[in-house]
Amino acid sequence: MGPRAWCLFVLLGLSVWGSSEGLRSPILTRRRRYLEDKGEPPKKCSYTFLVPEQKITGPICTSRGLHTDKDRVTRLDVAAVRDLLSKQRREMDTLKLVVNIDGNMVNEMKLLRKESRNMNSRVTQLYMQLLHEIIRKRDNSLELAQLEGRILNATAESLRLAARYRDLEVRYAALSAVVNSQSVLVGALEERCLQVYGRRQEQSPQGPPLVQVVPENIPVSIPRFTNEIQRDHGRAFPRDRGSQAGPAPTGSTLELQKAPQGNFSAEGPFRDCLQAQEAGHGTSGMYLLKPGEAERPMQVWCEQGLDNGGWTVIQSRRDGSVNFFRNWDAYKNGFGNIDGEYWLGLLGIYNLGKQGDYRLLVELEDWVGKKVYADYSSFHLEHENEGYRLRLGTYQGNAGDSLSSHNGKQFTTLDRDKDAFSGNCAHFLKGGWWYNSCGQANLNGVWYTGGVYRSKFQDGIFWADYGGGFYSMKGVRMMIRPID
Ligand SMILES: [Ca+2]
Repeated sequence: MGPRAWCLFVLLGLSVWGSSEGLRSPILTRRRRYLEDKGEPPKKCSYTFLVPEQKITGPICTSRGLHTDKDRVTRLDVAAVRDLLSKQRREMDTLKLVVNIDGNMVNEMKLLRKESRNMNSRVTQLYMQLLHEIIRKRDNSLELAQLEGRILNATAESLRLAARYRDLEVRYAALSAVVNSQSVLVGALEERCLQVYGRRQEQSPQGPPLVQVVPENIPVSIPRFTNEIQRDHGRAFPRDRGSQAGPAPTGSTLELQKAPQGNFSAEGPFRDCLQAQEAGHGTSGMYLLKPGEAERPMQVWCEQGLDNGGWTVIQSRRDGSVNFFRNWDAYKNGFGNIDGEYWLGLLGIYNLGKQGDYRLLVELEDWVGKKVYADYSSFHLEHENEGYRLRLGTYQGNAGDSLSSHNGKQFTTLDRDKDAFSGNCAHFLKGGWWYNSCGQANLNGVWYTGGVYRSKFQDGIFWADYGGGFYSMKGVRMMIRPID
């Protein structure tokens, strides 16, 4: 209960008390005045006490002898008192109503205070938000300033680039002028080249037709396109394909070769490797042979371990260490290293064949180490006057028959064209062989690494029925033996 409520309560008490005083005194006053008006002396009879706010239910206490008549309470007095009481009750009700209204006002005040507190907190919150917004805007303004700085830098850079671009444009224009003048010159030169080239084309034939054989047994190897050629091509290897002047026979002819230690038999000479084998030399190696019509002995490699042995190796390729692009004399007399790559020589092969009936075995090795064979039932060469014409028997084996198409052909080198082609097959296939036009085999061609090779002409060591014209063998051996 607030101080205001207490005040109201006290006021109410005083009012009640005052009313009771006022209640008693006007009654007595009026009674005394009534008796005085009648001229009667006041009688001392009795007093009647009325307790306000209390209904008179019992008998009214009277006292005789002590009070006068004018102090006696009449019914009118009671009614007057009752009216007064009811009036006071109404006033009290009014006061209560006022108090209630005031209480409502207090509650409203409390609510207003609470609302005010809420409003305060809300205002504080808004203030904080405003502060935050201000700070953020300040930061934004800083960022904006930085951005403006960057834009300025970028603008300056773009201006510099534009200046450089203009400079480059000027240079480009100058270069374009130079290129245009050069183009005119190049055009004139091209025209002259075409005129010269056209005349050459009319004079020189086209290259030979390519081998079109697509063999069933393609060597299993990873195709490697390489143009790596024989390692010693720098030695006596004509740089110009169209050169008519072939290299002279080198000093590595068979007569001049020193015999290495080990696989060399000092005995002999034998007529062929079969005779050496029959003489007790069962190991493969270098032997000295002297065929019947030969003027001088010659070194040769005897293969005694393959197919009962007795094989005289007349050609060997294995590592590209020897250049096979040679002239007639070299192919006639032979070249290379007996324990490596070599060509025995047309003369020596002819002399061997003159001794009797020989068969030919061609051994081919591809780049995954697989070996295949082509066996011809007979083999010999005709005299040099016939260009060492090739004479072959029937084929058997697993390499395919790529040599029979060369049967009956003379031997062609870069300086002696005996082939059936309009040009010189030795020029295009870079070897010496019994070329036809130009043929299905080129075992004296260029030793390419990896098998499949790229070249304008099919100049690798190919055997058309095994790998086609653009697969160069890793190893080749041609060997002969007397027919059993
Ligand atoms: Ca020709």
